[in-house]
Amino acid sequence: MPSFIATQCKGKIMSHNTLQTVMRKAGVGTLSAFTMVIALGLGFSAPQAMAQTKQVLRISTPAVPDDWHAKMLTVFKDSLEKSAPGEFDVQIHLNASLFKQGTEPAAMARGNLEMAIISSQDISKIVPEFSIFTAGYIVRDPDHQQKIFNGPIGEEVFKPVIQKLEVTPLSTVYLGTRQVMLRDDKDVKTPADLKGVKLRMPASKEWLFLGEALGATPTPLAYGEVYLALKTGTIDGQDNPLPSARAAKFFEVSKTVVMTSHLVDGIFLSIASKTLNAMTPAQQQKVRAAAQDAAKYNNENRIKDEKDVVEYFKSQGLKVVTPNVDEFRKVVQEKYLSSEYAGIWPKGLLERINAVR
Ligand code: KDO
Repeated sequence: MPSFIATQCKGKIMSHNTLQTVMRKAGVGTLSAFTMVIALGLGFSAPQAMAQTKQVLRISTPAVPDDWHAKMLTVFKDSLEKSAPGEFDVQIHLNASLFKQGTEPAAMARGNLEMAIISSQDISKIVPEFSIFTAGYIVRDPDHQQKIFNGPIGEEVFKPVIQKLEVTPLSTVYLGTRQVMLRDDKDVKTPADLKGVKLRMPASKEWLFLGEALGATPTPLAYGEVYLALKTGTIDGQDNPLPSARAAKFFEVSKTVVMTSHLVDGIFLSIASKTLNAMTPAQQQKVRAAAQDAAKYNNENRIKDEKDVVEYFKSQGLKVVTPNVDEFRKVVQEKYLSSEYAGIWPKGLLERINAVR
């Protein structure tokens, strides 16, 4: 294909229409072909020109390398390389080394980043009604989550995300069910037992509200700082899915796991809409398929991991407490329903979410 364009274009000054015809025959997107022609005009060889036309997809995430949503990015990269050999250059940036946690959607909208794994809390900053998915005890389990986001509700709630955030969610990734972990040995049965506990939450108002609803004193902190804060006692605990707590080694600096199961957490492998729209329809389809492959890999492995991680933590000397989950659910739900959040959720959406089976 590049040699086809090379023969057609090299040394010629072409009209826009002629150029488009050549590109169409070659099946190349406008931007890539344009870059290629410029490159050839400047005297680069065809392989050099081709290297320059690879669509770079930088993915930024705070995930640590051992976590499933970090590993799934390699699945994404490999899957895309298989379906579209040589067309994409996927670059994976873990540990928030490229963009700080929570700043990725704005970076994508501004054209500074191509891809990220974004949360419902990130989305809620711009699309407030999305906060329904940040509330405790709404999504029942991973299967419920996948059915919500891969069905008509997902289609509906992602529309304003694409319009207002200028970011397109490609697949729904099960991050796991969040539990509370404490650095001390403590018996927690109800939210009242978390009174005064400095519980680290990610830094956004939706997260802090969840910490408060659980009965704790929420303390905002970036993911990368949690380990040290637990170790030094700056915080008393944190909440995360247990596979993530294993991958980030939080268990090494914790003594108690409280199985509150308060948030069935979903994150979204997403792409800047501008980047997606600049691709050919075939490329878009391949990117979407690769994102589905990645989510499938993460979801299957994480669900398996959640089954045995409790035993692992016990073997590491942690105490695992089963609290009164019904009491937690009641207190947390009441807190949300009497808050400003419930007022902005679209009418009937909660009932529709509950009805998804
Ligand atoms: C966290 O900071 O606790 C959190 O679990 C929040 C998620 O939305 C997500 O950002 C996650 O961190 C990171 O991907 C690291 O696992």
